[in-house]
Amino acid sequence: MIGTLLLAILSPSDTIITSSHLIDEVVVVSAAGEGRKRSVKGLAASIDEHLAELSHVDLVRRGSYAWEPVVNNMATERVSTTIDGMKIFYACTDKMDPVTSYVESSNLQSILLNSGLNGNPQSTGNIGGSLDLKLRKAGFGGESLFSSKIGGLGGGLVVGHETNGHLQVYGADGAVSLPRFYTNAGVFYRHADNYKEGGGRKVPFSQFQKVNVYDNFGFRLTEEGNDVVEGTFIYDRASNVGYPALNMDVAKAEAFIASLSYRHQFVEGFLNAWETKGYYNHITHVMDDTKRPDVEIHMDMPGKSWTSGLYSLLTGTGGRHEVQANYDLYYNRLFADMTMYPGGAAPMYMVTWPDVGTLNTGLAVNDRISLTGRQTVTLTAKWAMQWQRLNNEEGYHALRVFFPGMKDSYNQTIGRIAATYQLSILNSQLSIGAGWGSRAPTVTEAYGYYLNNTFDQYDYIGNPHLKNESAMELNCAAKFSIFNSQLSISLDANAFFFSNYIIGQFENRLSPMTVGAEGVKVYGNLSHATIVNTAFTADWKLLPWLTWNTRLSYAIGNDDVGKALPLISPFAYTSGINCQLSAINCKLTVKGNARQVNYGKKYGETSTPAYAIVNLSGQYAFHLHGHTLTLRAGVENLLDKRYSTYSDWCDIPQKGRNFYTNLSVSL
Ligand SMILES: [Cu+2]
Repeated sequence: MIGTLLLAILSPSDTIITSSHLIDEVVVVSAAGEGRKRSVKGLAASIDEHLAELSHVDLVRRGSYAWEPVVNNMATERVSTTIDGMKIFYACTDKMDPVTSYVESSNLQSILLNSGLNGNPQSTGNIGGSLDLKLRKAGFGGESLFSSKIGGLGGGLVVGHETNGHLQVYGADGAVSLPRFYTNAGVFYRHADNYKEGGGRKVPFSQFQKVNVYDNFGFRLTEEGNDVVEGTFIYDRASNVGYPALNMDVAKAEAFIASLSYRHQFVEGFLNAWETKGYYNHITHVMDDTKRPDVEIHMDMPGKSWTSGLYSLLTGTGGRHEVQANYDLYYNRLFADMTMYPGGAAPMYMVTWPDVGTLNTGLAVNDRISLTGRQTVTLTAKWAMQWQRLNNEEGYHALRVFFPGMKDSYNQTIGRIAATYQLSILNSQLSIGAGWGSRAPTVTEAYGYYLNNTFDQYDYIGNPHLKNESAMELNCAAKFSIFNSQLSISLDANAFFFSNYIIGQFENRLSPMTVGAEGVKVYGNLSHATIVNTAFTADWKLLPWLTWNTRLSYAIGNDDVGKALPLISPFAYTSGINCQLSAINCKLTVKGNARQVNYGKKYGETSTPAYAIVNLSGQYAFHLHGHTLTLRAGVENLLDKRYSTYSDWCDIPQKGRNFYTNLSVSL
């Protein structure tokens, strides 16, 4: 991990990374780099489709847009998501807008996943893992990422279409790369109508539309190039987004993301680089139920999130050590309210997120120590302090009715520490690791007010008296290469032993506010809980042009009395055959889940039946007038099976048969 970030800092063109941990992963989005995972749809794939390539990641789907990443069977609350190290917090009380929904493929170099508590230096509260979305930067002249470049200029186009839901994708980007200046900018547009489930029935309210505009730039302050200023700007706007699994849709989800950083590279001595970045982002979220039929009480539910922060990262290499030290600070504000319009009667107003201001500051240190050529030890630690204040009087007083002793400000101390030992012998690698970490309750968990959850049909109330949740993690992984490295097999497992696990608990004394809700739950701490993840992967090079790969995974999650936790993956498998014949690549994949046996019945979850689907994809790259063109085509769910996975919210069905084609051109 440390080697990783160092590389990224030393040369902005080389964010393709050798992760030092067996269980950490990178999915590569842009054209540069080899040997890493990537989506068969190339640049036309959504961020969600890129995320789906990562082994420890599942996605909670509430519609066909903005899926919520789940790492090691833990969702947003226990996962840190950053964009180039920037903290961003979603603005929807129903989790309609995970941070990953605000970046587009052509602006992304790679997604870096750190499994478990061994997080990247900017991550906080990452018990399950951390995702960092690395933006694609053109780099200075001579080190450009763009595959084709004429006189310092480069660019690309992507056009795609999918039959199911008539999804259209259009993207264009351009880059200027000079010895002392670079910039790359792009615009991306996606539009989809309602999709059809297997069997051909339409899924109403599954449409979406999205525009994304971005620019990255950098300039060298000196001739030698040791002082660099870089900046990023992203504007993203999704509109008319349907959420078939929820009662509401989105009229508008809008994000402004900006950063400016200064980097100094040291020429000699222990220190390599020192980077300081300041950033700001603002998210506006407007929900809409006006298009839904049979709505008894119309509601307006807007949400707002803004964050400003900075981090300062110092890296050094000396002797056996590769060290990173990071200081970070951010201030986030979250506000959401709701107005209900019961026919004829006066509107009812309530504050659902009471304008919570969170100031968080932390210090992280990572050290990767090469004991011998074959053994490395990685140590990571972070300590952070957090102050929270409820700025909205009305929201504070409403919550105080349930918690008479509550205050309008709280503070927490959180931290994590992890160690990994890795041994490489002959053609195998082994690693074992352990860690401990804690997280503060989220704003929803601590201060949310009557937030309806369609998953179990309960209204949720936050609990300001929650204790921090903590977990101890143990992990191990082994990778063997046999038959002259033709076959590689890997096994990995991790276990999280929680204390004060936070989850909604029944509160029979309160009655729900939402029409049709089953009752009320208040967030509480369970004394303990356990989540265990295991996986087996095999890659076999059967012939020089033919490879076969398989992945099996199994997980369990139990609460304090041994009952199953909700949203834990059943036994899952993927198996694929890949042929590479000169410029043509094709792939046949079978993917499925066994029936969900251990489901969180106690928490309102129902069992999901088994399913299996077949996907086919092909890719052909060719040259025309000096440009590289890549044509991709395929079919998903070839047999048009009607199915949903355990992580499809309220069991909304997945897409039926879907033919896709896309063409990308690098200019
Ligand atoms: Cu929302």
